[in-house]
Amino acid sequence: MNKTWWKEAVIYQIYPRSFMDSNGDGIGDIKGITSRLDYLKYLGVDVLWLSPIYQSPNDDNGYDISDYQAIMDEFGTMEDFDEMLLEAHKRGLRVVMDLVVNHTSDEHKWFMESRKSKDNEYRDYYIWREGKDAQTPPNNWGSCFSGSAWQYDEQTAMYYLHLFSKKQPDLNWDNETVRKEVFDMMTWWCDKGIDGFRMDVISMISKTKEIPDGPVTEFYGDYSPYCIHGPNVHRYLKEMNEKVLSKYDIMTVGETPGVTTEEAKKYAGEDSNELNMVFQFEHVDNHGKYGKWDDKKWQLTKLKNIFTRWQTELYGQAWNSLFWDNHDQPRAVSRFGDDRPEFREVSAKMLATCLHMMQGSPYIYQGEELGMTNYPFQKPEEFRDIESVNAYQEWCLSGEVSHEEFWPCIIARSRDNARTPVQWDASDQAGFTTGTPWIAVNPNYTEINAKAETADPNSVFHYYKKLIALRKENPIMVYGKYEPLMEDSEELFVYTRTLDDQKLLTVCNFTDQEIAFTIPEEFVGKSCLIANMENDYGKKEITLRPYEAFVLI
Ligand code: TEU
Ligand code: CA
Repeated sequence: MNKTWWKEAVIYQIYPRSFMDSNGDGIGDIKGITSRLDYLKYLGVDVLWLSPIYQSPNDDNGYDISDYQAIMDEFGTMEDFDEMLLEAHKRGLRVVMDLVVNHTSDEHKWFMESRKSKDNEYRDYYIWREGKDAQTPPNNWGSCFSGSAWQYDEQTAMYYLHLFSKKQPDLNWDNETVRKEVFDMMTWWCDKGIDGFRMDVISMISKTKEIPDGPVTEFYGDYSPYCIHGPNVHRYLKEMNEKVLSKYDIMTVGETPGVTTEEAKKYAGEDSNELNMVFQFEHVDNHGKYGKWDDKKWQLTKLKNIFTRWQTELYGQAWNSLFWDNHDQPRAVSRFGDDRPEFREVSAKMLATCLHMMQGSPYIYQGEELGMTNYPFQKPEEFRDIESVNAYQEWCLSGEVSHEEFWPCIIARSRDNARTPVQWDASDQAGFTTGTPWIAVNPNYTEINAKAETADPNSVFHYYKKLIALRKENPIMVYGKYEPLMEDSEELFVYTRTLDDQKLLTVCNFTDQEIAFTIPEEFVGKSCLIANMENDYGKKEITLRPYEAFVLI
């Protein structure tokens, strides 16, 4: 397997809007990122992935781009960006941008032109179809943000496709001029010296020509069979690789909702000439009675099986990306761990151990290294995210489900859980802003914040720092072969990694119970690489405390 920097990297995701505000307007910005680069260097991460910072009306907080080569007004200027990039590179930090090219904003000049007339030169940049009439779209597909995936446009009495909000019209990738525009823009950013791209819903860029109704799920038809892993997606990505990606020493990670291990080997195969790795979502897509809106926890054997499949089926053929959360997911310790005060820190460290000892490049979402938790939402007016606002409307205000029934489900999964400001210290607004934050700061910032944790060697922060440092010193963490143990256990996640004649054992107790554990013979007497609490790992029979995690090598 060829060794490369992005296989050995730990990537830190920044959601700029909530990371650090430098000018007191309550909105995070690029100068704010620059002011925190030393903190990120101290943590030890290698790459920063910035969620979109381009010009945008912020219908979907920057994932609706109106100018790919200008910086969002609220985030600052291109000079601010150039300074941040230079300062990051000075510290040996690489910067990966978020490439959102499945769709643009409806305020992008391409769409403003496209909607003007049926023969406009930009018409075919987007996906326009006749409906049955002004009230009946071309088919039953639903948008990810509720409602139909088709928006009627009076000017030309036709519908345009938007798999996300109606202000996010899907681009027509079958149009080679669109592909050229995108590749030219990517080249422009690479020539500025960025270090790669995270590619938003890149598995959706090729749609089938035929657009039949999809199987009905909650309220609308499912577009997936016609819009995910479409007929030309790999052809377009090979073209992107040949015309842009292959010309630079950059990293690429595709966000590929719906991807399977088989499909992932096409997107991110060692010799696919497409992308370096992909995000898979099986471990975060445990849908329930209201689709994604569900507060149930995973049955551990099912969760372990997902990770084991990805670890074993990609090994030696494609590269895994590892994450517990991001800006679209609830906070890891609340969802997969236990955010009750007595267990929050130890379970956050257990989750970090479980993920960082697996094969693949680990991603840390801003605040995860602090053990930040979900937000205690009390009422729907506190939501800022279009997905949550629309879902509450579609499920509750429509009368479909009672507030009492739906509320625990939506607050468990709302993307706003991850979008509350990073908690820097115990001062007003957690040191995020001197103004009023665009979204409320989690009231637990007085106990959970970077200032307290960087000063405490036993903090979640220092545990992440140690895990990141271990990766630099132990190639087995990067390149070792994963093998599961105790697959039937509903309490323990246990696996080994093997590289040449070296072997490590990872043991994680996912419960708040004490569990008896027998150290496998070959590991008795081995040294402890890391543990989230004190225990005598030299003995054969030990008792694991709640959320105890340790690694022997
Ligand atoms: O997310 C794509 C995506 O699949 C999301 O709808 C995700 O599955 C869902 O939010 C989980 O609840 C990407 C970006 O990460 C997201 O922030 C954007 O809203 C979306 O694309 C549209 O650009
Ligand atoms: Ca600001």
